[in-house]
Amino acid sequence: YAQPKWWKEAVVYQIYPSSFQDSNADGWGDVKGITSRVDYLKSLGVDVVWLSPIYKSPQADMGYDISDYRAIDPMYGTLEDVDELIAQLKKREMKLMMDLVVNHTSNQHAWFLESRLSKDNPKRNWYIWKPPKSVSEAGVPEPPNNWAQILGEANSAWTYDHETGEYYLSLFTPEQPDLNWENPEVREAVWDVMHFWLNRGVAGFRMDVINMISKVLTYPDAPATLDPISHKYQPGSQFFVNGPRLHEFLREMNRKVLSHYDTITVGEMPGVSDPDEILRTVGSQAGELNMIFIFDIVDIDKPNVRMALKAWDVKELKSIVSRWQRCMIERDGWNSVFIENHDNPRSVSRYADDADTVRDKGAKLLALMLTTLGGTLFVYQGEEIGMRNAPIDWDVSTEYKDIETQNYWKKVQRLHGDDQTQLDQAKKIIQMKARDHARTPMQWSRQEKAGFTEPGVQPWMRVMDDYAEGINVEDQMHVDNSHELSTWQFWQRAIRHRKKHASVFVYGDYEEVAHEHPDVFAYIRTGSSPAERWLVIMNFSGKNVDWILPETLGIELWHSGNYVRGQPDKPQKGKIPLQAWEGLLAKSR
Ligand code: TEU
Repeated sequence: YAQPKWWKEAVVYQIYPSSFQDSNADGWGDVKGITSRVDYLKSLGVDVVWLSPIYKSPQADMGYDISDYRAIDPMYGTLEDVDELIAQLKKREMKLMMDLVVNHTSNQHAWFLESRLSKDNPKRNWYIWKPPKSVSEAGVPEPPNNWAQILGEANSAWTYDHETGEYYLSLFTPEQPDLNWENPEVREAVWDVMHFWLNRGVAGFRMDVINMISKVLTYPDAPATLDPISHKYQPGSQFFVNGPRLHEFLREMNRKVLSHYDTITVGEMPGVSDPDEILRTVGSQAGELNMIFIFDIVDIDKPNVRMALKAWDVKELKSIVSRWQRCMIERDGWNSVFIENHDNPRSVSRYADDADTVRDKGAKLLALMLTTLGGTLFVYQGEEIGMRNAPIDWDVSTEYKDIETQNYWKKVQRLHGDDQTQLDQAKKIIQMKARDHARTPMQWSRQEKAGFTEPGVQPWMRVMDDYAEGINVEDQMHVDNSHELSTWQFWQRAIRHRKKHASVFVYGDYEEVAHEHPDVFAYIRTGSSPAERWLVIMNFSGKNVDWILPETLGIELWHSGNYVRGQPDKPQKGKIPLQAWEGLLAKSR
């Protein structure tokens, strides 16, 4: 069994600061607002709070474009506010985790402003500058290679700068120039930033696209994986995802910074799913990071580009979950357990059904799954009340705010502006996939604007109308639960149960049952003693299903489920009838 550590048992709660709680009635969430909710977080069972970026930023990509790593953006508050937040968390035995965004900075960061001044500026080599590949007869400079920008694949990943007639690499948007990690000065500067925050009392970092910091230095053209007629630029990920020096850089980070503190670290690593490669980072002896985010589950409906749809089925979901559960147990690595974050649609809309009649069942089903899987659990704000995607009638141009959505919508309008079928299809994709769905303001109460901001104040992003229909914290915390728990109450109870039986649910063994079933996902979790054996049965469909309990298993006690409170009335062997989206937890023999 894995060695126990506090960060393995921790429940991490991700806050998207602009949308969590506005304390000064300007329509934007802020640090003081977060501090006002620490008791709430404690009551849910949270141990660590992770904040998406609150540093000084022009907000081209909602703070993932940082112009000063040591200052808080005035719209979020001050450094003193963060000190106070840390103190209030600490009082309640909770910790703060910051987002470390160091693959790139803002193009307004002082380092970049200097870097672009001249080719011989001392900071020139802090970023990745290249001359144009060629200049056409008409005088148009061509980018150094054909890589596509990530948050808008119609554009080049390189941005031309007239100042010196060269291109800089900007994988995400032109406002986010990539740092040159080959330069030791850059690495030292990053280590300094990390020491700054750790010395201030921060417990660790979620590291933004940390697997993109090492690039293949020849910068070759990417092969055409998208239709070359419509795509001048192509995804270049194979040349910067888990690049040649990644592990060297992460070990240096560990040696020079992390090993001097007792930290929690999670690397965001899109685009990697090779176990050997992942274990180089998260293996218990790897000396790099505690864990990473593996994107297989959230990419289950992604074909080759993000803003597109792909059909998937429950068996695929089961395979992905089982593969990573088993891999980390057998090979002494560590999982992160999550299905939501600020870059993904709402889980109940995606993996279950957000229709009024079954939404709360689906949300609880997902809570049951997450709280019974091995690894460190991450909950995203609003997930605990089953918040769902914005409806199809929201106006894309004005009510969706994300730069990725807007880039995509502009592209579609440019290419297919007069084709209603194409526009409708794009709208459908946006309604299912846009990052905006996770970013609507948190729904605290029935009060107008859902208690996110003062009534009468215009929030930065539209509040979902369904806050008035029971999808809010206050109603769900206080609902009469003598018959059935609300989604929030279910989460609270499930987290408590997970912690009480951490040796089973956090650290224990995992075994899938009846993999062949097309709708039902079932597994057994066991602790170190044979008495600790739990069975999870989940119907991932909207139909009634009979599930046959394998003869090798016996039910000792029906512990809980998402339909009624207490012991569900189910047979002890043979056929187990499951209702739509029903989930059950049983003590097993
Ligand atoms: O995201 C990295 C990233 O690659 C995602 O946008 C990815 O395409 C998507 O999640 C796949 O499902 C991080 C941040 O989380 C995101 O908000 C930033 O926009 C991005 O880095 C740039 O900093």
